[in-house]
Formats: sequence, C-alpha cells, structure tokens
Amino acid sequence: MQLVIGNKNYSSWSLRPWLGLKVADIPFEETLLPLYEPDARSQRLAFSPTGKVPLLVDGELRVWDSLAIAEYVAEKFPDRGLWPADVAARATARSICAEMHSGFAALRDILNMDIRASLQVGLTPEAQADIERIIAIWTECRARFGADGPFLFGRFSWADAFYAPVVTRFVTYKIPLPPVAQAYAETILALPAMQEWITAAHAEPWTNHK
Ligand SMILES: N[C@@H](CCC(=O)N[C@@H](CS)C(=O)NCC(=O)O)C(=O)O
Repeated sequence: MQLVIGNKNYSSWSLRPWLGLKVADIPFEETLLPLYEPDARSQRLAFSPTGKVPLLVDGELRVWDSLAIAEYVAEKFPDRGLWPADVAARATARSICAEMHSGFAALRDILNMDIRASLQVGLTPEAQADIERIIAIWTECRARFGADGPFLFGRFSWADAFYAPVVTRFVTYKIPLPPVAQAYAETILALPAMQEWITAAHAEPWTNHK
C-alpha cells in the first residue's frame, strides 16, 4: 500500500492514517507531497480526486479521506485491533473520531498544526470550548474504557490516531491540561512513531509562509 501525505509539520489529516498504520505495524510506502509549493494542487490531483491528502493506494484501489482510510485499514487488517473489540467501546471510538472529523472548527482555525513552532495565541470562547470538549472526551474515555492500557480505549486505536494532531497543537500553543489529559498527551508523544513524525517535521525545509 502507498500512503500519500502532506508536510509532516502541517498536515494534521495526514498524521492520522500514517500513525495508525505505523503503530499497527502495517507496511506501507510513503509519498510526501509538500502542501504549499506552486504545483502542489496538481501534484495531489494526480493521486486524489479531491486534490487533498491523505490518500491510500492499494493496487487499483484509491481510498481518500482519513476516516475512510481508517475504516478500510481496520477491515483489511482486523487482527490489528484498530477499533476496540467491545461493541460499546467501538461505537464510542467511532463517535469521537466522527466528532473530530466534522467538528472542532474553532480549534482548527486558531490552533493550526505547526509542530516546529512554539506559539502564543488569544483563544476565542469557541476555541476554549473546543479545548474543554477534547479534555472531557479524553478524561471520560480514559475512565470508562482505559483499564487495559494508557490509550483512550486501553490499547491503541484509531481514536488515538485521530486525536494525535491535537496533542501536538496543545504543545505548540502551550495549552495547560489537567493531570489525566496531560498524562494521555505524554503517552501519545512518547510513541516511537509519533517521535519519528515529529523528528521528520523538524527536518522539513518547507514553510507555509509564502
Ligand atoms: N476530510 C479530509 C480532509 C483532508 C484535508 O483537508 N487535507 C489537507 C491537508 S491536511 C489538504 O489536502 N489541503 C489541500 C487543499 O485543501 O487543497 C480528510 O479527513 O482526509
């Protein structure tokens, strides 16, 4: 399989499937298309009908959009446990992934993913509410489903991959977290795959400042 992604410093949607595949130890070839180069859109359109990344290529098949990629990979590799085994936990994991996929507009707008940076921003009430909602999700999942390990549903699942970019945003923008959320953020940052992504982000030459 081939995963087409954007810059590791900026592409939060790309991090999600990349991290899931890496942690689940599923081999893939990575194709990185820098997002802000002059011919970036036409490069992406050569792979993806939406002109967006991430996109997964598996033989003749193209799967675009992070959530569809997550579902496809989970179906293709059911033994990797990328969705929780318990039906209630699995439905909750899918709910919070869907919530991330379609929500948190204020957070996305104000706290752009920028792994290399260390920034201070004024938070709008909407962005503050998004942060509080994420802390509530993490706290509730850890309490209800986290008995078997340090992740949201105990073992690593797609839910962790979907919230991993938020972890980097909280670091970049120095957002203070209560202890349970802080411990969870540190668990994600300590993943070797996460460290690999962060190291690569620091080494990238491209910026979005044109
Ligand atoms: N809903 C899509 C969003 C993908 C997306 O917006 N990707 C950004 C990079 S992080 C992109 O390709 N932007 C280029 C553009 O919008 O032209 C997903 O979940 O994969």
